[in-house]
Amino acid sequence: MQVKSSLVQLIEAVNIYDDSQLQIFEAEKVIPFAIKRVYTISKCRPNLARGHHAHKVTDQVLFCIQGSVEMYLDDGKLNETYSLDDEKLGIYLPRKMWHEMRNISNDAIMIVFASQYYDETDYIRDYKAFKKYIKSENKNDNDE
Ligand code: T46
Repeated sequence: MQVKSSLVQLIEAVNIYDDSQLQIFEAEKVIPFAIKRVYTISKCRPNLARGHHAHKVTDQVLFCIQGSVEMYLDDGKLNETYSLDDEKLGIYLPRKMWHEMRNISNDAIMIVFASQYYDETDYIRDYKAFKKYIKSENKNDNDE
Protein backbone atom coordinates (compact mmCIF):
# COMPACT_ATOMS: atom_id res chain seq x y z
CA MET A 1 0.00 0.00 0.00
CA GLN A 2 1.33 3.40 -0.91
CA VAL A 3 -0.28 6.59 0.34
CA LYS A 4 -2.30 6.65 3.55
CA SER A 5 -4.32 9.52 4.94
CA SER A 6 -7.02 9.08 7.56
CA LEU A 7 -9.43 7.08 5.38
CA VAL A 8 -7.85 6.99 1.93
CA GLN A 9 -5.44 4.15 1.30
CA LEU A 10 -4.03 4.02 -2.18
CA ILE A 11 -2.55 0.95 -3.78
CA GLU A 12 -0.15 1.12 -6.70
CA ALA A 13 -0.43 -1.49 -9.42
CA VAL A 14 2.71 -2.89 -11.00
CA ASN A 15 3.21 -1.06 -14.29
CA ILE A 16 5.43 -2.06 -17.19
CA TYR A 17 5.94 0.40 -20.01
CA ASP A 18 7.32 -0.91 -23.31
CA ASP A 19 5.51 0.05 -26.51
CA SER A 20 2.33 -0.14 -24.44
CA GLN A 21 1.35 0.01 -20.81
CA LEU A 22 0.96 -3.25 -18.94
CA GLN A 23 -0.75 -3.15 -15.54
CA ILE A 24 -0.51 -6.13 -13.22
CA PHE A 25 -2.73 -6.81 -10.20
CA GLU A 26 -1.50 -9.79 -8.21
CA ALA A 27 -3.66 -11.16 -5.40
CA GLU A 28 -2.16 -11.00 -1.93
CA LYS A 29 0.68 -8.87 -3.31
CA VAL A 30 -0.66 -5.69 -4.96
CA ILE A 31 -4.23 -6.50 -3.91
CA PRO A 32 -4.05 -7.12 -0.14
CA PHE A 33 -6.35 -10.17 -0.10
CA ALA A 34 -7.27 -13.30 -2.05
CA ILE A 35 -9.50 -12.19 -4.94
CA LYS A 36 -12.83 -14.01 -5.33
CA ARG A 37 -14.50 -11.65 -7.78
CA VAL A 38 -13.57 -9.02 -10.37
CA TYR A 39 -16.08 -6.65 -11.97
CA THR A 40 -15.95 -3.55 -14.09
CA ILE A 41 -18.08 -0.40 -14.22
CA SER A 42 -18.10 1.60 -17.44
CA LYS A 43 -20.34 3.46 -19.93
CA CYS A 44 -21.75 5.51 -17.04
CA ARG A 45 -24.47 7.99 -17.89
CA PRO A 46 -23.55 11.67 -17.24
CA ASN A 47 -24.11 13.06 -13.73
CA LEU A 48 -24.43 9.60 -12.32
CA ALA A 49 -23.52 8.66 -8.76
CA ARG A 50 -23.10 5.03 -7.71
CA GLY A 51 -22.26 3.15 -4.57
CA HIS A 52 -24.14 4.57 -1.56
CA HIS A 53 -23.50 1.52 0.54
CA ALA A 54 -21.06 -0.31 2.78
CA HIS A 55 -20.19 -3.98 3.02
CA LYS A 56 -20.22 -6.04 6.17
CA VAL A 57 -17.37 -8.43 5.28
CA THR A 58 -16.22 -7.65 1.73
CA ASP A 59 -12.95 -5.82 1.16
CA GLN A 60 -12.35 -4.27 -2.25
CA VAL A 61 -9.84 -2.29 -4.28
CA LEU A 62 -11.12 -0.04 -7.08
CA PHE A 63 -8.94 1.24 -9.93
CA CYS A 64 -10.16 3.78 -12.45
CA ILE A 65 -8.09 2.63 -15.42
CA GLN A 66 -9.54 5.31 -17.71
CA GLY A 67 -11.16 8.67 -16.95
CA SER A 68 -11.85 9.77 -13.40
CA VAL A 69 -14.16 9.27 -10.46
CA GLU A 70 -14.52 11.06 -7.17
CA MET A 71 -14.61 8.59 -4.30
CA TYR A 72 -16.47 9.57 -1.13
CA LEU A 73 -15.56 7.50 1.93
CA ASP A 74 -17.23 7.53 5.34
CA ASP A 75 -16.37 5.24 8.25
CA GLY A 76 -19.24 6.47 10.41
CA LYS A 77 -17.07 9.06 12.13
CA LEU A 78 -14.96 10.74 9.45
CA ASN A 79 -15.54 11.29 5.78
CA GLU A 80 -13.16 12.07 2.98
CA THR A 81 -13.30 12.58 -0.78
CA TYR A 82 -10.54 11.54 -3.13
CA SER A 83 -10.37 12.14 -6.86
CA LEU A 84 -9.14 8.99 -8.55
CA ASP A 85 -7.69 10.03 -11.91
CA ASP A 86 -4.47 8.06 -12.17
CA GLU A 87 -4.89 4.58 -13.60
CA LYS A 88 -1.89 3.33 -11.64
CA LEU A 89 -3.52 4.02 -8.25
CA GLY A 90 -6.38 2.06 -6.76
CA ILE A 91 -8.38 2.97 -3.67
CA TYR A 92 -8.90 0.47 -0.88
CA LEU A 93 -12.54 0.03 0.10
CA PRO A 94 -12.41 -1.97 3.30
CA ARG A 95 -15.47 -3.60 4.85
CA LYS A 96 -17.61 -1.24 6.98
CA MET A 97 -16.69 1.78 4.87
CA TRP A 98 -19.60 3.67 3.33
CA HIS A 99 -18.58 4.60 -0.23
CA GLU A 100 -20.00 6.60 -3.08
CA MET A 101 -18.70 7.18 -6.60
CA ARG A 102 -19.45 10.72 -7.69
CA ASN A 103 -18.65 12.88 -10.74
CA ILE A 104 -17.87 9.85 -12.84
CA SER A 105 -16.41 10.97 -16.18
CA ASN A 106 -18.19 9.71 -19.32
CA ASP A 107 -15.14 7.72 -20.38
CA ALA A 108 -14.49 6.19 -16.95
CA ILE A 109 -13.66 2.51 -16.73
CA MET A 110 -13.39 1.12 -13.20
CA ILE A 111 -12.14 -2.32 -12.31
CA VAL A 112 -12.90 -3.66 -8.86
CA PHE A 113 -11.27 -6.58 -7.05
CA ALA A 114 -13.37 -8.08 -4.26
CA SER A 115 -12.53 -10.50 -1.45
CA GLN A 116 -15.98 -12.16 -1.51
CA TYR A 117 -18.49 -13.47 -4.02
CA TYR A 118 -21.53 -11.30 -4.64
CA ASP A 119 -24.03 -11.51 -1.79
CA GLU A 120 -26.75 -8.88 -1.45
CA THR A 121 -27.03 -9.60 2.31
CA ASP A 122 -23.47 -8.26 2.70
CA TYR A 123 -24.63 -4.78 1.57
CA ILE A 124 -25.87 -2.02 3.88
CA ARG A 125 -27.63 0.33 1.49
CA ASP A 126 -29.29 2.63 4.01
CA TYR A 127 -27.06 5.27 5.65
CA LYS A 128 -28.98 5.29 8.94
CA ALA A 129 -28.71 1.50 9.12
CA PHE A 130 -24.97 1.82 8.41
CA LYS A 131 -24.49 4.24 11.32
CA LYS A 132 -26.43 1.89 13.59
CA TYR A 133 -24.37 -1.10 12.40
CA ILE A 134 -21.05 0.70 13.04
CA LYS A 135 -22.22 1.74 16.49
CA SER A 136 -23.17 -1.82 17.45
CA GLU A 137 -19.91 -3.22 15.99
CA ASN A 138 -17.87 -0.70 18.02
CA LYS A 139 -19.85 -1.59 21.14
CA ASN A 140 -19.17 -5.31 20.56
CA ASP A 141 -15.43 -4.55 20.12
CA ASN A 142 -15.38 -2.56 23.39
CA ASP A 143 -17.28 -5.30 25.27
CA GLU A 144 -14.74 -7.99 24.25
C1 T46 B 1 -19.27 -1.61 -4.71
C2 T46 B 1 -19.08 -0.57 -5.73
C3 T46 B 1 -17.67 -0.05 -5.80
C4 T46 B 1 -24.41 -8.47 -9.05
O1 T46 B 1 -25.38 -9.22 -9.29
N1 T46 B 1 -23.17 -9.02 -8.88
C5 T46 B 1 -22.07 -8.25 -8.62
O2 T46 B 1 -20.95 -8.79 -8.46
C6 T46 B 1 -22.24 -6.81 -8.54
C7 T46 B 1 -21.04 -5.94 -8.27
C8 T46 B 1 -23.49 -6.30 -8.72
N2 T46 B 1 -24.54 -7.11 -8.97
C9 T46 B 1 -25.89 -6.50 -9.16
C10 T46 B 1 -26.51 -5.94 -7.89
C11 T46 B 1 -27.39 -4.84 -8.41
O3 T46 B 1 -28.65 -5.36 -8.76
O4 T46 B 1 -25.77 -5.41 -10.05
C12 T46 B 1 -26.67 -4.38 -9.70
C13 T46 B 1 -25.95 -3.07 -9.52
O5 T46 B 1 -25.12 -3.13 -8.34
P1 T46 B 1 -24.90 -1.87 -7.39
O6 T46 B 1 -26.08 -1.00 -7.41
O7 T46 B 1 -24.41 -2.38 -6.07
O8 T46 B 1 -23.70 -1.13 -8.16
P2 T46 B 1 -22.76 0.03 -7.62
O9 T46 B 1 -22.00 0.51 -8.80
O10 T46 B 1 -23.51 0.99 -6.81
O11 T46 B 1 -21.74 -0.74 -6.62
C14 T46 B 1 -20.76 -1.61 -7.13
C15 T46 B 1 -20.73 -2.89 -6.30
O12 T46 B 1 -22.02 -3.52 -6.29
C16 T46 B 1 -20.35 -2.61 -4.87
O13 T46 B 1 -20.07 -3.79 -4.19
O14 T46 B 1 -18.63 -1.57 -3.67
O15 T46 B 1 -19.49 -0.98 -7.05
